[in-house]
Amino acid sequence: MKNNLLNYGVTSFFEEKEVKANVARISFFSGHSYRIICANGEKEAVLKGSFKKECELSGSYPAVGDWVEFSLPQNSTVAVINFLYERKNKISRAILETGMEQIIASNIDTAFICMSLNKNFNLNRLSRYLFAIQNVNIVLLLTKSDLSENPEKAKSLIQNIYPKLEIFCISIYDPQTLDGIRKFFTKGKTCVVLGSSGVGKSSLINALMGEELLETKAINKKIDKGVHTTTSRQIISLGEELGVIIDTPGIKTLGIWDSDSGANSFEDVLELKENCLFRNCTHKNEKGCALLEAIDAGLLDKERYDAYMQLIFEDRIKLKRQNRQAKFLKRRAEKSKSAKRKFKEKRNIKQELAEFEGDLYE
Ligand SMILES: Nc1nc2c(ncn2[C@@H]2O[C@H](COP(=O)(O)OP(=O)(O)O)[C@@H](O)[C@H]2O)c(=O)[nH]1
Ligand SMILES: [Mg+2]
Ligand SMILES: [Zn+2]
Repeated sequence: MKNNLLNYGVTSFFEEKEVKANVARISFFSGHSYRIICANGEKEAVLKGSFKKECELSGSYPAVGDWVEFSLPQNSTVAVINFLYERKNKISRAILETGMEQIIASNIDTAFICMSLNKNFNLNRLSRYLFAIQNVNIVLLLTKSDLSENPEKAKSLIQNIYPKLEIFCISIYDPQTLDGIRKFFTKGKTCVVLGSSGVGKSSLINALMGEELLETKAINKKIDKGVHTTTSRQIISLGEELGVIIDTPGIKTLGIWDSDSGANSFEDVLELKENCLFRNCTHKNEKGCALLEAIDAGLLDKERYDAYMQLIFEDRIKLKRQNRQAKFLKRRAEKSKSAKRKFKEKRNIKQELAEFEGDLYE
């Protein structure tokens, strides 16, 4: 039988190394349930107890796109995940309440940031995505171009602020507009679509597949009429020659997680600020601030500067969040310790009781 993983990017991750029979890729995660793709198909999966403990302590669980090892207990259809391969990269967000990291997808080659041209477009949100995503090729898709009077104008405005960003205007109603992005879908590669709910991510995947595989808002209405949709899989194989694409549910805010983000989208600003007169320059009003001077000299776009300043501001919030996460993990570890202690105490009491009873019978 042909190895099913060839359709799911296995060659790009493991290169020449031999792929073991118990290797799988996580295709779905929700709450506590996983699904994995393995050599002969898709399976439900859970985390092995000891492995789960490790994840709990580190605060990092397997995520869609991860490569793992699993075992299949006899007479069971549910696989047990027991090992996580080191990720090539990951796209994360910070969960606001706990400050914990949530991995949206991992082992990605190209991330498509989707923003629709009707009312979803927001420069600040774009900057945040660009800032937060590292080690991944980023492409901006301006979706629903059929609804815009002048999609090319929007594109050129953004291009001025992010000269190196690849941007495409697309519409599922105009298949030719999809031709430009087909080059990203190649053997062994993994793409992911990111963006707010309703911008057309699932519709795009359906259009690329040429079939209504994923549930979209418009199709929702038709479900009552019995249209079949797949919702439990977020990794979709486009075929062995075209790699895979990961669909994601809408993300409202992409709380910035990584500490040294930004290198992707603001190299020039980072380089410029090395020339600020003061080491601790806030780039707001200091004399000798290289950024402000560059704006005056027309070397740095004011919008680009604003986008960068907004991100520095959010970076501070992020630090606070990470501190909160550290505290959260510490508290939980302490709790688990005290639970263990209680358990031990209970066992000791039981033992003492047993010994005492033993004494009685001697
Ligand atoms: N006019 C127009 N509507 C689109 C396009 N792509 C998607 N839509 C519509 O936008 C809505 C949301 O699409 P969906 O794929 O579910 O968005 P998702 O939440 O990002 O996955 C649906 O009603 C789609 O029919 C497009 O290119 N043009
Ligand atoms: Mg969707
Ligand atoms: Zn400065």
